[in-house]
Amino acid sequence: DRLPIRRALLSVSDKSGLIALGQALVTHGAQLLSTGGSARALREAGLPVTDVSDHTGFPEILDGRVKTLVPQVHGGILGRRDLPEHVAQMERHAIAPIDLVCVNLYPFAATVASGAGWDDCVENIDIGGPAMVRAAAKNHDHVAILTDPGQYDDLVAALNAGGTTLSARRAWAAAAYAHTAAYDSMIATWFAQQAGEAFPPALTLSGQRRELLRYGENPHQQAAFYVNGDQRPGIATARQVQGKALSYNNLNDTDAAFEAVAEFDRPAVVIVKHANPCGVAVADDLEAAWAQALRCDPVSAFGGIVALNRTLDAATAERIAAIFTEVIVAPDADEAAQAVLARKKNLRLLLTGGVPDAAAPGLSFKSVAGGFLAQSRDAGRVTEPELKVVTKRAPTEAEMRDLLFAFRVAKHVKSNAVIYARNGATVGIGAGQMSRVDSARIAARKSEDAAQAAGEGTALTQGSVAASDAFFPFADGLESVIAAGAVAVIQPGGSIRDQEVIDAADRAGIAMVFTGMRHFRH
Ligand code: 93A
Repeated sequence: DRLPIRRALLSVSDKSGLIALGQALVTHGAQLLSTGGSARALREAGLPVTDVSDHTGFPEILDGRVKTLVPQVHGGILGRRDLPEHVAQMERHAIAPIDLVCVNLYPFAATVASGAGWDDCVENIDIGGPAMVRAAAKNHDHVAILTDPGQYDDLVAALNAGGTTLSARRAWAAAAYAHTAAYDSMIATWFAQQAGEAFPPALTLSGQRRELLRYGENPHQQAAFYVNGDQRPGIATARQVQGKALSYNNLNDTDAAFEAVAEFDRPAVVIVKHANPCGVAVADDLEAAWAQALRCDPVSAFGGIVALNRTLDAATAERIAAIFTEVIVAPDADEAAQAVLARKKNLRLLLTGGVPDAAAPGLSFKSVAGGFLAQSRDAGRVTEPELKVVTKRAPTEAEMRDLLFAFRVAKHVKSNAVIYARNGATVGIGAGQMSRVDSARIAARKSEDAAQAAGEGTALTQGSVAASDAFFPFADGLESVIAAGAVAVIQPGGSIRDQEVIDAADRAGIAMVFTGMRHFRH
């Protein structure tokens, strides 16, 4: 059963697509009701339109705060056409039924993002809009509700087919409540932030569904990608230039890789597998950084995700394209680089338009049974003056650079993380072990494997520096790092056995610095 639209109320802040929609409605015989700016736009396009205030006989008052909050509008939206009593009451009060409501809300988020003051932000809290959206969605048996220009084509198609279907109206109602819920949660978060609280008393995880994914982490899991309007360059702002659609795991890994590469000021490359870096390097240019990053663990790099923090050039693109890579993500890629990659049809290339500020605030979430945990993102970054040398020997300048590099990598490796590095490149990464000793050993063994594969006699951990994401609870972890050949170590410190660990370092004659900052990541 299709419902025709005889009367439509259009009141939109985002006016894209409005004229085409209005035109189609008029063509199908609908009367258009509209508010100030929307009515003006429709009229200027030559469409017949009735101002809501003329329709209701009640003017817009209080600087537009009360435009549509009148019984003629809400009665027209909420009245049940299947109840004689409702129909009679509407007639008695001269309330005409409204069959379509098309509303999108005052741009609260954009106003906040523009740096507007308190009063401006408050004035951009839409009241009448959400009231109409919720009313129309409630009465979806009789009324269609559109809240997004992306839905207009479907409505026009429905009109051409004779009217809207119940299933379409139900789907639009679901989208409508998602729209108002996201809107209110944004406002709640803003109020809490203004009061200096990082966490509002209630936090609805809200976002617009960007895409239904083929499946989740595994094929028997369902998944979707949601975006929350945050313009920080990254996975949500990325433009996919080529390649198949991204999977859930691709998105997760690409995000991990790009967040990690954003840590570095020099040209940098991060290769990620299963959300952990398997090669990270900084160098004078991307091509050199790629070679060093790949050298760390070429076996794991196969089928990996590659992130770069500079515009991708053709020479580097050639080198990356030489091995099987799932995704490349970069702020940009020059034309020659894009031409190189275009030959690899399946390779996905994502361009984000920029590199995010790694120190920027933000929230991260984790679901737990019955709720979720929220925390501020790990924006912590230690700098050299904050380090405390705890051993007799202090790190050399070159060691110091590598220590800071390695610790920054450690932040992006799942705990327990132990990283060996030299000359601005990781040479062994141990991730996600329940024992720190195991992470240290695994990283060293992987480094030996890489040396063997490269036909080199000794592993690059010999003479390297090592980073640990959290303190060594006992000396054994440090001893394992020393056994691998590390000559300088960076770690948070803070264990009750710190002195035993420092003594072990001094016995071996290595240098060790404490950061006072831990980088757990689970
Ligand atoms: O100021 S309101 O909270 N009060 C209202 O009665 C009202 N009616 C519609 N905001 C109201 N609107 C909003 O106006 C709509 O949600 C829409 O975003 C905007 C459209 O205004 P205009 O047509 O003047 O551009």
